[in-house]
Formats: sequence, C-alpha cells, structure tokens
Amino acid sequence: MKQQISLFTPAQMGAITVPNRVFMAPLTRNRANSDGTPWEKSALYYAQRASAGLIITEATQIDPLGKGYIKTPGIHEPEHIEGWKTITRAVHAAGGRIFLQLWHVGRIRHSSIEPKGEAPVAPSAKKADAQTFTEKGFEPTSEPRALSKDEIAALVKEYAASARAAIDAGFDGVELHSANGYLLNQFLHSGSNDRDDEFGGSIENRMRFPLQALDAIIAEIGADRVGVRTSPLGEANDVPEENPKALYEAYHGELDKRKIAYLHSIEGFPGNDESNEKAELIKSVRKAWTGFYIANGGYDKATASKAIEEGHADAVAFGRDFISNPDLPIRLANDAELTKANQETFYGGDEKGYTDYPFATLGR
Ligand code: 8OZ
Repeated sequence: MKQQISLFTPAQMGAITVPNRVFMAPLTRNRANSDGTPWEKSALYYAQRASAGLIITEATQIDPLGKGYIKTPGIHEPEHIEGWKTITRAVHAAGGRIFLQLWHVGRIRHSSIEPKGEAPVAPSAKKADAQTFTEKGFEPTSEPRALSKDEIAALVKEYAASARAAIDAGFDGVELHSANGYLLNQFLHSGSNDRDDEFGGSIENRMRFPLQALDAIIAEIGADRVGVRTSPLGEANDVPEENPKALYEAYHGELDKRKIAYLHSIEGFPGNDESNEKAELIKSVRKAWTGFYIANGGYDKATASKAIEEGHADAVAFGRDFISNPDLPIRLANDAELTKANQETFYGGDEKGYTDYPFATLGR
C-alpha cells in the first residue's frame, strides 16, 4: 500500500533531511542593525521557530546597493557573517535547519538608503511604480541606472561569495531570491528589462543573469544546498511580463536541469481572489519542475494538507502564521488554535510582535 504523505512526514530535500513539511517563509522584519548585522534578538526569534521543517531567513542583501529598505541585514561583510553565526548556532541548538535568502533589490530602492545618494541599479534605466520603506516611511523608489555587463559579471561573483559566506556563517544552504520584483525578477520580466544585449530581449537572454548567478552559487556550495524562489504571477513591485507561461515554463525547466534542492514559488497572496487564469498559470509552470516543490501564499492547514496529499507540493511555506505562532508545526499537528498576527509590528520595532508571541499550551 502506498504510504500517505502528510504535512508531518519527514523528507529528504537536497543535502538535508526535514522532519516535517511546514516551512517558515522568508519574512522581512526590518530590525537589523544599521551596519547590516542582524539584531541580537533575532537569534531568539529564529530559535523559537526551530520546529519548522525549514526556516528560510528574511531577505538579506549581498551588496550595499542590494539594500532597498531600512534595517534589513546583509551578508557581504565579515561582521555580517559573525552576526549570523549566533543565529545559526541558536537554531541548530534548538534542533532546526535554516537557509539564508540571498537578495538584491535592484531598482526597488530609494537613494536615501545606505549607501546614501547612490542611484539604484537595474537591468534598464526605467523607474518602478513602487514604494520602499525609508527613514521617512513609505517613499516612491528612485530613478535607477542600467547595470553594465562588467557590473553584472561582478554581481555573479558576489552571489557566489555570499553563498560561501552563508555556509561559513553556519547556514544549511541558501535560497536565491528571484521573485517579487527585485533585481533578478527585473531581469526576467519583459516590463522591467529593455536591454538590447545578451541580458535582454528573448526569454533565454532575460534568464541569463539569474541562471549565471545560480550556476556560480552551485559551483561554490553545491546544487543540493541551493533553492530558488519565484513569483510567476508577478504581483509585487511593478514587474509586468508579456508571457508568464512561456517564461516560467522555461525558467522552472532550467532550474529543474540543475537538480537544485528546491523550487519555492509564490502562488498568490492572502486575500487574492483565486481566478482560474492564475490557478491555471501556476499549475502549468509547476509542471516544468520535477524536484522538491515548496508552495507559498495564503495556505492554511486544510489547503496545505490537500496540496501535499495530492502531490502538488512537497512542503508549504507559511509567512504570517509563523510570525504569530512560533510553534506552528506543533499547533497544526495538534489542531491547536492559532494566534492572529498583528500587522502593525511586521516591519520595524522591537521585541513586541517579534519574540513575544506565545507557544501553545497543549494537553489541557
Ligand atoms: C516585504 C517588505 C519588504 C521586502 C519580498 C523581501 O517581498 C521582500 C519584502 C517583503 O520578497
């Protein structure tokens, strides 16, 4: 008889074994120190969530210009590595597994963000119709300048160096952020990439930089410690795409060839109405990938269990439920009530809404 796989069935995912399929999604929390080292309290925050099958960290910039919001952490200086070590040690001591998400915001940046006065860099000198979080609150993003080919080549090396730095910092692997309208997504999508060199135009050309970055990371740390995040619906940060089906069938297919640890796709956002067109797109681009698949976006226990049981997903990443329920897998396994997350403490602030959410009291 075929064994029924549930949210709580262990799995092999690339180089690591995960004890369950309830993963913690990457969550920007804007509490890092101004030098890009993670906040000291983040060790407790992540360790509290060590029951996740896998923790994926908040997006972490690989380069000073990769920073687009205040108080996000980096992985491009020795002090960043030292800072992250306290976090990976705390998570591992608590029995968890943790991947670092590698991030470059590209044009989703305001020039008042450190390093101050510098224009954002992007595939093309084309401003995003989007906002970013600065010292003053939300502000429109600044006019970007186009990256030169030499700068792209340098960034490919920086992605590899950041992956190495992550392993040095004790992470179990890295997730390459190619979603949500940030730099790699800006290269992928036709609406943000007007280049006429080998990095723009055809789908093959638009995939070139993301895949070069990925290949450099794979050469550095091995395919079995690398995952990639995609957002085929392109709903965040102004990245229109003329043919998402063709693009993501091709991109997911390229990821598949590389036998990386996982593909992590954002299939929708909480509150999105599930139009058939979107569901069809997700279904069709999902088929181009045959490896370990992490689904994300508005799932609850029932829909996540169904996705796993039906073989759509191998794991489901939960965002806001993991903010307010540090022991989310244990709660889901026991059908315990979930605490609702307070949106006001998502971005910025202190321990409130960060390390003070309660654990469930079971067995009463
Ligand atoms: C929310 C606020 C700032 C950044 C993403 C890294 O959407 C983010 C992000 C989310 O991937």
